[in-house]
Amino acid sequence: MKDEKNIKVYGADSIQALEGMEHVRMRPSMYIGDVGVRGLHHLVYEVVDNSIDEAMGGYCDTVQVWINEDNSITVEDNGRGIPVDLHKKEGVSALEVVMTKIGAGGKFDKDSYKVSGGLHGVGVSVVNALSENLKATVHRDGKIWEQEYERGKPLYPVKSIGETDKRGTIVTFKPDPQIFQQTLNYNYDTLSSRMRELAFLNKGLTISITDKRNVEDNGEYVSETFHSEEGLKEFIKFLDETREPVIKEVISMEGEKNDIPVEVAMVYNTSFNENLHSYVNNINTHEGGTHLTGFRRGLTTTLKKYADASGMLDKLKFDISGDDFREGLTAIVSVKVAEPQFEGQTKTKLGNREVSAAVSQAVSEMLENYLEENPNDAKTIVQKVILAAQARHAARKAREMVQRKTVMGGAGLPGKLSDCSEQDPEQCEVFLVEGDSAGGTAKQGRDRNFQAILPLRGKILNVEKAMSHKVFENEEIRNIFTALGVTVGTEEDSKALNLEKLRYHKIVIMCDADVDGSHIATLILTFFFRYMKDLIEAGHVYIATPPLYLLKKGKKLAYAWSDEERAKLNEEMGGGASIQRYKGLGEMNAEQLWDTTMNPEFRTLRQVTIDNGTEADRIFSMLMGDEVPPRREFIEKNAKYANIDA
Ligand code: 0RA
Repeated sequence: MKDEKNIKVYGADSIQALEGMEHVRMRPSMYIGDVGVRGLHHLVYEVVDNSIDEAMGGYCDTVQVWINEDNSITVEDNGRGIPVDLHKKEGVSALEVVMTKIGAGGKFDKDSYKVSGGLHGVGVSVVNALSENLKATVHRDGKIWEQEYERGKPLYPVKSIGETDKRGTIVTFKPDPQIFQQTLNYNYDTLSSRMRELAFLNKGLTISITDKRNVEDNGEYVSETFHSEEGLKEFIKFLDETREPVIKEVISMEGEKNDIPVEVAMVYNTSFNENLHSYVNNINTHEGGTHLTGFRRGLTTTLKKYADASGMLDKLKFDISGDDFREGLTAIVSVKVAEPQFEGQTKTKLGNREVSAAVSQAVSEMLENYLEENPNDAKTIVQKVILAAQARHAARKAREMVQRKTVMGGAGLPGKLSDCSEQDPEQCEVFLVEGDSAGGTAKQGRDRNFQAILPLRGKILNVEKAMSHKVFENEEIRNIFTALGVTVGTEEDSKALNLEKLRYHKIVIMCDADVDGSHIATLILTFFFRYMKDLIEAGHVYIATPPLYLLKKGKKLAYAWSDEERAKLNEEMGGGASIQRYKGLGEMNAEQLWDTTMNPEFRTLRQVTIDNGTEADRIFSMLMGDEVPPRREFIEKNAKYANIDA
């Protein structure tokens, strides 16, 4: 073997272990995706996954997570406890092997790892390698065992530190600042929504999360406990909290098909959106895959068969397409696959062929039963499908108009677009700017080589409340499609995007830094989320951050993005600076806008990401949908984070 690291004294296996751990530290992104915010949170999921495996094996029912004051994390379960006895092959405690050997995870007990999220995960040893320090405590067979590590290296052999009548595993780790240079700060909401999701996906399990950095008004730590007796059925109700169902019950099934555990739940609501979420081994498969294909097929064939037999389609002059069966549908598919193959750009597309038929059969059986037992709901669903087909025909006409213009290229670009001269999309940026006047300033201020400007008039259509033909007929929205050059719609999926022709790799939403501006930004984002999600997922969508204040003293100018910054800058300028509060982009001149918001050297762009697809969906439907009370509640809860207008 190559001996770059001069490790000659160890046995072959420990060399492997050491190399494994060092490799993780050298190439952390290969194991956890990235070393930014996402990777940091991934560490928690990795440890929690191990406890969930234990729960899925039936050995544990409670997982507790703490964010400690120092941003370290503790995860505790009441499972069997990681074994501590001597691992014959390695010559050390099994606990040490689990914690220090990459890929050692389920070596002992294949069965309990058969169908688990941890199977897909990289194992707790990766978390250990990337932690400044980690402590594993095991309660097992009446004793408490412990071992601590620094950057993955044991500080002492596993030792017994006392007696206990409990069982379980406790892991506390502190992410290594050498690795996570961007941030070490855990976001409570990010972790808590993942824990909620896990509770829905693993019914019967209790998961709690406590933030020891923050106390509530009553003096207790910020904390939530999640537990779901009905699993996906409750998940659907949670997702559709702000939508109005059109059928009596959530349709659901749980079972095994060809040895593949399948769970499905679905409901129809009055909205026009299709809202499908899919999971494999508790992991959200954003890009779908064979389980989703199976779901779609099962749904379409069963409903079509029923609709045909009902005679309701007899007078219909249109054909019915797959899409029509999914308008206003919220559904979750969750499967457990022993050896999942993940494909696609973000490795979140299930490739295993055999899963498709399993899910399709499961869905067909579930639906056949439901339709038979609930003839009124069945009729409602078929009527909804017919309406969707009619609307789709109207939409197709509108969409073809957009398409024709887009395909024509340059000649068909919207008149309001001020394009850039650069041709390479990777270098190009387009700013979507609220209002013609700010658009004008941006046009003067930009670098026309690579920056294009598309002004949008006032409030764009709220797509959350509009049928899709209205969306495609809307002029502002058509301008966005044509300017970006993307085409939309395939036979199988009317909202599938073709990104090959995307003309700009950075799409920047630039709105006023006030309440109206953020409303408009939210409307535009809602549109992107519902109609161009692929663009967000590919990392092309950004939000510009114009400053809130201009400070002037003599010849000195400074900009501030927050009240604190304003105070600090004023002090630095010796106090007494004149302060202008920007009410909108329109108050800035072209040079100021360039300096603060558009110049790549100085600006801050916030990249829009989807942390948690199901949560994002819920928030958009709540913010933009019909029901007022949940929206008010959300705004009140989050008001302290918002900048209230002066
Ligand atoms: C392998 C074997 C056994 C337990 C575990 C792994 C285990 C791992 C983790 C990680 C976090 N919590 C955990 N709980 C258990 C048990 C084998 C046996 O007792 O027979």
